[in-house]
Amino acid sequence: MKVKKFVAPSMNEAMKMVRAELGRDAVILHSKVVQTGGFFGLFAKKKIEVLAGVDPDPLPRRQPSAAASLTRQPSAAASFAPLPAAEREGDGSLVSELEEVKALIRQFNARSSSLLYPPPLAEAERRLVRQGMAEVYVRQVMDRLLERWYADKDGRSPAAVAAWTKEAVRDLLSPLPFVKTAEQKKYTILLGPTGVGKTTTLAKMAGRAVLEQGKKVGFITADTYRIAAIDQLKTYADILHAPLEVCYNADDFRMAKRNLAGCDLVFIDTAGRNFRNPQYVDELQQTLEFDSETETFLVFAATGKYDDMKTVYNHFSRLPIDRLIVTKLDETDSFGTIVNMLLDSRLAAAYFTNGQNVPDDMVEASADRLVHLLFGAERW
Ligand SMILES: Nc1nc2c(ncn2[C@@H]2O[C@H](COP(=O)(O)OP(=O)(O)OP(=O)(O)O)[C@@H](O)[C@H]2O)c(=O)[nH]1
Ligand SMILES: [Mg+2]
Repeated sequence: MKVKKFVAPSMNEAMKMVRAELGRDAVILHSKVVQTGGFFGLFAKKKIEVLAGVDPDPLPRRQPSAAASLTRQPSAAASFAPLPAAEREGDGSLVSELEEVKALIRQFNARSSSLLYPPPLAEAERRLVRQGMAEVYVRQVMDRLLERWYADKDGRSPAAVAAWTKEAVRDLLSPLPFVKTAEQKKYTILLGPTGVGKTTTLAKMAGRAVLEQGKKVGFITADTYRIAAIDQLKTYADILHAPLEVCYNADDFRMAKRNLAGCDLVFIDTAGRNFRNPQYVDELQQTLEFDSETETFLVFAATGKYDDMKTVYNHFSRLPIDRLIVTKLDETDSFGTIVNMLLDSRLAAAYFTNGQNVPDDMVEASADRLVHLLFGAERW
């Protein structure tokens, strides 16, 4: 790597000098404010010192071989594989240089904007940020992109970076257990803040169980907070010819379960409250039973604010939440918050809902679906 120091009165001018001398592929390795001139520390002028580098052709061209090109390996897992052993041994300095450049860029980016990445990577970062992905996850994706950018000189192009970005996000999501193999539990509880679509989603789930699986379903509502809440669920229960039990406390809840013993599946609705107040979570814990026959879903709307969701999730994490459900995907174009919530909670999402129609507007969630939501419709 060719590395050079530039000193200029402003960052803007320093960047111009870097571009003129090292070209558009140059990366900024480090920058700092320096004092120049003056007498005995007085009248010194502030300037910007920038250390920039450009990679003339770091990977020696080799004959194609199994280890020759990282992009030519087809699988997503292989695409971010470390440099092949032969290459490490043959040119250990290249690996450490790459690590050094990454560390410097990370360090610099912690204090500055993304203008330092080569243009296609900067575009990828902009898109991740625009989607609302948290900085910590953006950094993880960018680290992988950077690694690939330096490892695969021949494969660099905006289209390739778009594909790498999708792969990197999918890889981040891959540890989450989206595919559920266990049998459906008898009791389904939906929890979550006010108005996120708990009752509507519960009706969608119950409707599908009846229409697609021919199950006999029943409902319990623990939402006695709003007068209209019971009527809302009763309307759905009537359409499905399903019994509905109302419970005000733990005794009612046990009784309701006994009354619905003959149902295959029981869907339990709860009141949306301001769960930034942990007291409401305690109330739920006292009223409901979270046993091995129960699957508990935390519902949040894709339109919500990430910080608020985090607070709510932290309070709910005292309860045994199994999976998440994300609603109102049709009301936003930003899906990064979903990625953040899944990765923070280490929980998979069971469903995404995308409209008010019961039971149609709901799809099973998957990592691929989420990646498609984030980038699928866009052209890079
Ligand atoms: N656009 C859109 N609207 C939805 C979706 N899911 C639910 N809604 C609407 O959101 C509003 C609130 O839905 P509810 O199911 O009553 O929400 P809730 O969480 O039960 O509300 P509370 O019980 O009051 O906390 C209703 O107008 C629903 O039709 C969705 O996926 N997309
Ligand atoms: Mg409700």
